[in-house]
Amino acid sequence: MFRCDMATVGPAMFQFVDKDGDGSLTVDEIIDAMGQKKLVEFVKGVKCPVLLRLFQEEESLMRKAFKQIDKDNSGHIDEDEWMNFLYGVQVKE
Ligand SMILES: [Ca+2]
Repeated sequence: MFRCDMATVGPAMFQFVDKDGDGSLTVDEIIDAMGQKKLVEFVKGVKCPVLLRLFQEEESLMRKAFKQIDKDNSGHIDEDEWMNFLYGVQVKE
């Protein structure tokens, strides 16, 4: 069975969502990405069910999740926080 390759998929997604390319994600960037067909297709293609679920969440849930991902409360998520979060939810699969 094809396994979700989070080490590759995680950073690729980060870059996709980081629209302005400043190396961090704001909640608006994430919510904006959630509505994009291109991202949904990408997520479906990489076979990481956890990501598909994440990006189909309600906006309000995503805002809550964002606060948990943003460990240092800086208002944006850097790549370390992003990957820690993805590995964390993947373990719970
Ligand atoms: Ca950004």
